[in-house]
Amino acid sequence: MKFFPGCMIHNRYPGIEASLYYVFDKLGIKISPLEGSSCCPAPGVVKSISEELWIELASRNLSLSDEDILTACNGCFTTLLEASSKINGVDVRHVAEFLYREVGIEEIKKRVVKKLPIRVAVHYGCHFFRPSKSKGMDSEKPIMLDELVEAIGAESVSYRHKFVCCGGGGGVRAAATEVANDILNLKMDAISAAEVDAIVVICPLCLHQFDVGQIELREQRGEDYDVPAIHYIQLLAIAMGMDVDKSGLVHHNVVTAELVEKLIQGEIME
Ligand code: 9S8
Ligand code: 9S8
Ligand code: COM
Repeated sequence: MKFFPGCMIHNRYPGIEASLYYVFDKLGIKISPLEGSSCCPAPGVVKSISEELWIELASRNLSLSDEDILTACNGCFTTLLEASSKINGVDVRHVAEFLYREVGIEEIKKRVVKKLPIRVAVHYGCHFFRPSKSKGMDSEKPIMLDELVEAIGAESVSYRHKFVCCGGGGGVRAAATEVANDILNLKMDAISAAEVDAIVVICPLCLHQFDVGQIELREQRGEDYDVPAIHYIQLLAIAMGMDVDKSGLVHHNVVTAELVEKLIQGEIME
């Protein structure tokens, strides 16, 4: 498979890519970078402005690969999957559904060398399971991410507004930051009430929204949210033996010593 990075991973959260290669190497599944790719382009932004430009850029990206394409971003997943269905292209997989469907929960449990008994709030993000028809997923009650976090020993805590957008997508964070932060405020109120150690996402843009937005809510609105956000693949890599340092978590904007300590300690498997 070819790994399609999109814009956010290389530029903001390279720990996601390092974790992805670590996990796939341990699983014995070969992945290599998709050389020469550009922005997918972002479905909620470019497609809303020019569908023609959107499909042209997406088709170019797809044409660079004759293997299946793997992404770790919800937005890239939507664009590349939709474009490939129109131009009869290669198969496009999101790492979360790939792990769930192709590797399987039981196999993941076997590969865990250190259980991570933390409480987490999972956030699927809009573009992972919507539209449910093309994604082949239950958009009313998705379970994949909950089961994936439980496979590594974490507890997925239910919270209000779990399926609400993070507020960052569709260019909202860039074009209307106040609106993006209003939505985030709503989610963070519910997440704080759930008393979790971390927010687990499967999209770098959601990660960015939780990670940078919380700082803005602190500075601009006096909120005291302090819940680190982490991509599932970073947590899985740590559970499979990667050093917490190498996962990139310590470079996120919101990070707590408690979480880092819990991830370092974990529960070593026999
Ligand atoms: S590329 Fe450019 S802006 Fe982004 S990260 Fe995911 S969606 Fe596709
Ligand atoms: S949620 Fe609503 S549009 Fe999205 S997928 Fe990622 S960013 Fe957060
Ligand atoms: C969100 C992608 S993951 S976009 O901003 O809606 O295009």
